[in-house]
Order: sequence, then structure tokens, then C-alpha cells
Amino acid sequence: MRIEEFVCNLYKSGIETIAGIPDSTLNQFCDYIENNENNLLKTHIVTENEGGAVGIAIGEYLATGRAACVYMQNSGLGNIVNPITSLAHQEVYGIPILFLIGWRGEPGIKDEPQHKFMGRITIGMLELLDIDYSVVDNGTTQQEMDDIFKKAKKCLSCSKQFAIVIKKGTFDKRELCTYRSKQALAREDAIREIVKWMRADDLIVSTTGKISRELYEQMDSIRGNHKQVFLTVGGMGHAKMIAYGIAQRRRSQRVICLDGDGAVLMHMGGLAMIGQHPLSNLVHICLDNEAHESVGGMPTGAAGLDYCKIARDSGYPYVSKVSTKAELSEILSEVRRREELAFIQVKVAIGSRRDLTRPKESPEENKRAFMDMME
Ligand SMILES: Cc1ncc(C[n+]2csc(CCOP(=O)(O)OP(=O)(O)O)c2C)c(N)n1
Repeated sequence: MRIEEFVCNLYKSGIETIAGIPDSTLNQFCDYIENNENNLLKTHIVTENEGGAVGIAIGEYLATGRAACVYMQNSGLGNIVNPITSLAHQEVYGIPILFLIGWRGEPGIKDEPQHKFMGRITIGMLELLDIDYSVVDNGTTQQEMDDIFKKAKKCLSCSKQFAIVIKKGTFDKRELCTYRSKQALAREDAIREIVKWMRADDLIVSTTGKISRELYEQMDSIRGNHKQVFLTVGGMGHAKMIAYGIAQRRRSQRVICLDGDGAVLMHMGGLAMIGQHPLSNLVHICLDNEAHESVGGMPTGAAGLDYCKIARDSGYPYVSKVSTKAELSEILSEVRRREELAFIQVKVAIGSRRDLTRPKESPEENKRAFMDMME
């Protein structure tokens, strides 16, 4: 399916505002709207999380009487359940919203373990949420697509939500935009520096996406194993609270959270909670490339934000911003010396190696090894 025609259908159905969180299944779509190639789009907002995008869609309807479009990976369904069930559903306010949902973990298609369960329940969840839907793939014809948009329009006009579930490879391949930043430090080099600095009994919780994959590789290559690492393979935005949960029970061990700026933003309230109840053995490191690099590199909804300032104002006693390997190494030594809750914002470039590998063990095996290491 050509992305141009798909987006054209979207505008013809009266959509003027699009909000969401990018996903690799929707790369072609995200790229197209981010660059507003046909100049038809009034508003595109990358939100902090998918629930926020539903909020914008509710606001759009209240202000204009128009439905908005909300796009996301199916893992984002978790973040929209509350604003749908308690606000947008027709038994509450009846707000029309058109969802575009990238289907990871579709049954029968090979995908990562964190996508399997959600992939299997995606359609069931839509049914449970009372959201009508159609599934599309690269075999969907233009005529079928026109019919789906007609069905969607009818649904929206009855104050209901409608979802188009998009399978992997639905959109024809076209050259994707390469997002760049002015930073020179590669994220992987920053991770290597952190791994070299770690001690044998430190614990590390890493965030969703390529940060975890890079950490996994660096641990194996520098330290010979990765048993000190808990990979937050899904549940984007929750790594810092997992690290906090461990740190408060393992006070004699240093716990490091390796976060991404998109993930910090996704559930930023955690910064305030951690800052107000500081743990001296917790080190929170945010690798800030101002982008959702793992899923294509689109800017986050708050690119350029001073995360250090927010951490400081939230109550983190020690904060620092660095952008070179030398600065990072100096600050890591300082953090080790101080023994107090710390936040380090590391400004890194957008990009990753093409041949980056994935964890070889199952999440269950990694969990076991991590827990055994603490015994
Ligand atoms: C709830 C949820 N929404 C969306 C995704 C898809 N996703 C996986 S990684 C990622 C980007 C993470 O961005 P960031 O934390 O800034 O790290 P980066 O990839 O830039 O290193 C996204 C959007 C997800 N896994 N979960």
C-alpha cells in the first residue's frame, strides 16, 4: 500500500490533528506526517505517551467537533485503556477517535518475546474496549482501504472509536528520513564507558529498545557476562521505578538505571517521586538523543528538554549534564565518591549499529540469572 494514498484517505475522512508515539511498524507513516509532505496536516503532536495522545484527541473533539487520529504500537494499548474506558467510551462522553495501531507480535509471525502476549491479545483487547476495527496488510487494495475508511467514518459519526490495525510491512518501502543531532558522542560509546566504570556487584536496569541491546553486548564483551543486568524489554518508561524498587531492598549495592529520554518522558512523574524519596544507592543515567531512536529516530515530544533541571527540581541531590566521554568518566567517578542519589543526562548522537544483536536467552532465563546474582 502506498503511504501517500493512505494518508490522503485519512485527510479525506476529516482528520486535521494526529498525535501519538512512533513505532517501527508505522515508520513510513511517521516519517510522512512528521515531514508533512503533502502540506495537508494542520497538527502533528508526538506526545509523552499514548494516553496523552488520547487526551489530545478528546480536546480536539471538544474544541472542533472533529475526530483526531492517534497512532501507536500495540504495546501502547496499555497506556490508553484508562482514558478510553473512563472518558472516551460512549457510556461516558462518547468521543470519536481514529486509532492506527502497529501490530507487533502478530500470532504466527516471528517477533521478540515482549511482543508475543500483547500481539496475541491485541484484537481481543479492542473487542473488550468496544472499539470497532479493521486489519490491513500489504495485500489490502485501494478499494478495500476506501471501504475501511467509510466504515471508520460511520463509526466516528456515532461518537465511537475505530482502529485500523496495521500489520508489519503494510506500507510500500520508500526512503526513510535520517534524523540527526549535533551531538558527537555515540550512545554505544557512552554505554561502554558506563560498563567499564561499573563494579562487579553493581546492578543495572536498562530501558526498552536499543539501549538494552547495546548494554547487553557491551556487558558480554567487556565483563564476559550480563548477569548484573535487568533488561526492561517492554513496559517502556518503567525502568527507573524497577531500579528504585531494587535499590530500596538492596541498600548496600549500587543500582544504576540506564534510561532513554523518550522513556523518561513517557512516565516522568517517577522523577518527582524518586526525588522526594531519595535513595543514596541509586544512579539514574538518561542517554538523551532527543529522539525515539529505537523505532526510527523521530524527535520525542520534548526534544531539547533540560532533564537535569527537572531532576534537580524534583529533589535529586546531585545532577550533571555531559556530552563527551571524558566528562562522563569524570562525573561517574564523582558519583561513586558522593554516594547519594544522582541523575546524569548524557547528550548523545542519534544512531546505532546495523548489526546490533538481540539477547540470546529468554526473559525468564535473564531474570533468573539476575536474581541469582543478588543471592
Ligand atoms: C508503551 C510503548 N510505546 C511505544 C513503544 C515502542 N518503542 C520502543 S523503544 C521506543 C523509543 C524509545 O526512545 P528513548 O527512550 O528515547 O530511547 P532511544 O531509542 O532513543 O535510545 C519506542 C517508542 C513501546 N515499546 N512501548
